[in-house]
Amino acid sequence: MKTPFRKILIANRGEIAVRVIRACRELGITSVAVFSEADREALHVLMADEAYLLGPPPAAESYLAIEKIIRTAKASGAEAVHPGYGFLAENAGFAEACLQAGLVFIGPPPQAIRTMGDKTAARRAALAMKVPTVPGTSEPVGSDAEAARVAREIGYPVMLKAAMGGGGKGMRLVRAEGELAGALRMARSEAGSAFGDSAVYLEKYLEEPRHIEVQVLADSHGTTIHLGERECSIQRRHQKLVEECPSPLVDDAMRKRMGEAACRLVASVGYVNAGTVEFLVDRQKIFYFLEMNTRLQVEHPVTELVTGRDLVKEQIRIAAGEKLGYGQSDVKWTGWAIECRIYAEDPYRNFMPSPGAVIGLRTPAGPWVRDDSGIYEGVTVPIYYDSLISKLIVWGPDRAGAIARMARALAEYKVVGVRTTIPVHQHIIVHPDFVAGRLSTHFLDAVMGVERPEAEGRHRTVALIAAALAGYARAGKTTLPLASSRPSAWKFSARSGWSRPR
Ligand code: MV4
Repeated sequence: MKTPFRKILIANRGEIAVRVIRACRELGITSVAVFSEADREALHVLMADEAYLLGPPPAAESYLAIEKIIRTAKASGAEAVHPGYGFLAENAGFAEACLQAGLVFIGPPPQAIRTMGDKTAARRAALAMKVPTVPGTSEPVGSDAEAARVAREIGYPVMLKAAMGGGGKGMRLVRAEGELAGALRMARSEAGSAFGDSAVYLEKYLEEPRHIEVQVLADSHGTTIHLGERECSIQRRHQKLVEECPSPLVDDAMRKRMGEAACRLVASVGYVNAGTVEFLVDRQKIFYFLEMNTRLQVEHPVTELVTGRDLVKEQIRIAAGEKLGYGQSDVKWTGWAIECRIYAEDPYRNFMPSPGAVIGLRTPAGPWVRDDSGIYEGVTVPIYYDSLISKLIVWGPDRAGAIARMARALAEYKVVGVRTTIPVHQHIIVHPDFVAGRLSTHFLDAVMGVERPEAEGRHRTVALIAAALAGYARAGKTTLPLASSRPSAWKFSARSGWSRPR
């Protein structure tokens, strides 16, 4: 096969850098990793064909250092840059700097990033294309009096959102007119310090919406298609935990309408490459455009497993100017996929980050199980970056099959040394509301309040260890026996997927 590029630099770290390296290797493209001083031993550094140090651990001096990254790309002889997600992926200035340096940016044109980055401009684009949007303003709000007038018009409760924000940052719920002036002041000040732009806009607040997003692909020859939706309603503080494809709510007719709306919108802003159009869906199954993400998303694998399309390879091919080579009618959806995001966080301590050395690791495998991981046994998870360490993705012939497979795979997953969100996923995946597809953005609050899935097992483990230590003390031994012929005990702790033979 003809390779679109000979060498690509990946301006990212962790599991997504590994994901892009894998696509490069399959395409016969040399991969170039970059890393910070905290990532010398990181998996993406070990896996890439070449790796270059950027600088100290803080992202501002490494993964966000535009000049350093461009200089490294040029020096390495890379022809293109893949930004992954996060860091510089939606930075129009970075995309522009790549182009100016003669590098292909594997993502949309800077102008499309810019338009969608301004949420009010994105709303105007949607309105112009008759894509349903949440009722609200499509320009930043002016005076307090004007805001009060608009809010009264659309009806309380309303939400204030930062025009340059997104992903839930800088949002404020306003339940009544009395709260509006204060909320406006707070929202403006927050937006100003977080995004360097204090512009805010107003939307009608939808109660318990579902978050459903549409994957689009657009080539540079005028073909724009969609690959269907992902359901992303299970989130905690705007951090997604579980995603699936398709959505249990969406039927063929709704998929077609949402998909066509998404394609209309992205084509109208000159969008090229992979992108995601986010919708909120209310109880009447009415969908409203929310915002667009102009990058590859964390949860892209569920779409890959159901459509059979490799989104990273498509991104690379599109960036190289190739034609998509197929149309909407060639896209088929088969079966069901679910992703659980494994974070190095302690769900028993309010999801506090849990960095540190991974001293034990056993990853699930077997039929239709995919583990997109950024770690390995022995590595240290640094404190400086996002705590996502891996994504566990399974496919099944239907939703029930995918759920059963995910439960099986989660039970096989062992991580020792850092706390993870695995027990939360084990709880979610068997919850009656999840199994029934009764999802909303409030799902997790409801579930987390109820009980702590692993506490009992952990207490039993602690009790066993205490009893063993007491036994050794009684027997007059001062140390535990060293290497025994039995495998180490961590493999056999609490969960049912991997237990000591009886
Ligand atoms: C909303 C909303 C209700 N009404 N907008 C949060 C993430 C950001 N992308 C938009 N978000 C929301 N916007 C209106 N007009 C509720 C949320 C929201 C939410 C959305 C998707 C998934 C989880 C969420 C959790 C809380 C709030």
